[in-house]
Amino acid sequence: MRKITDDEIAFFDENGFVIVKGVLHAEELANFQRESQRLIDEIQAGGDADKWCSRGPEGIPYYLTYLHANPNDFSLRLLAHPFIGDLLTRMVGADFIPCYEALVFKLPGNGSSVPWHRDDNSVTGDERVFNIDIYPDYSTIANSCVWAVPGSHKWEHDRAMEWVKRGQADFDLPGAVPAELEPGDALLHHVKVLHGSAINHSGELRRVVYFDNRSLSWNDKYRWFSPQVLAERCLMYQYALSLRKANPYSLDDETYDYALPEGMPTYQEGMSLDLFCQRKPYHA
Ligand SMILES: O=C(O)CCC(=O)C(=O)O
Ligand SMILES: [Fe+2]
Repeated sequence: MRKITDDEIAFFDENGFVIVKGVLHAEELANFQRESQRLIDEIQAGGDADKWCSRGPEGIPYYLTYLHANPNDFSLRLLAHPFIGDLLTRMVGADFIPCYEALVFKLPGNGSSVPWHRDDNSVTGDERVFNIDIYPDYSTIANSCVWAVPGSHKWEHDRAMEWVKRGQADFDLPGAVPAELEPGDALLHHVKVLHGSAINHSGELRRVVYFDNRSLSWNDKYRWFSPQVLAERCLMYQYALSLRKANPYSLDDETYDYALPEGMPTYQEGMSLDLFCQRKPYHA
């Protein structure tokens, strides 16, 4: 199965994002499309998933948080894709922990905008703190793809915030580039790279699953989440790997072997897990 290349990692380090083509095989892609559509239908019908779905600036639903806890047959197996385990080991370190996830969708006709922002202003160092964004649809300028300002992950906070303000007045920021992707591609974006997207006026749906990842050592430094959350998230990742192993797609040709970081609990078959694993702050 596809792995990120060293050249792609170098591009990411320079620009704060990188597009990686052709990550998902057709069978996984079809299941992702089917299941994410079912969740969107559930949200639009006011069903259970709607409770976890935020509205954007125009009041339109677009952000389903705690995706794994909204019953579905694709998101945990997607997290267990060997592409993800491999790149996190190489780019974050062996003590990586997948920390949260969301399904973002731009409905056809009038899909939510996402104003220019950085995902996380708490990161003051130059660690590779990033999201892995997996696309089941074409993402184009026409259906309001994500735009990013190359290199802005290295900017000082004040300069970045000035550009966020500027982007509120006029979405077209100088030097911004569109991240156009095809179904089955992935985008990696640094949590400090400036990015955003416009309202979707096209007739096409555009979806993405976002996986945010941290590490035990970074969490000790930045104190984002209580250590218990990291332990629970680590169990959830092991559960995801076991699910994909037990229930592979027929086109899978490998599984990912996670080396359990020191001090983390081992997942045992049949353990009951809280799939929300809510992100309690460090001192809670
Ligand atoms: O998919 C998009 O248009 C951007 C979403 C995003 O950046 C976010 O939710 O933080
Ligand atoms: Fe974002």
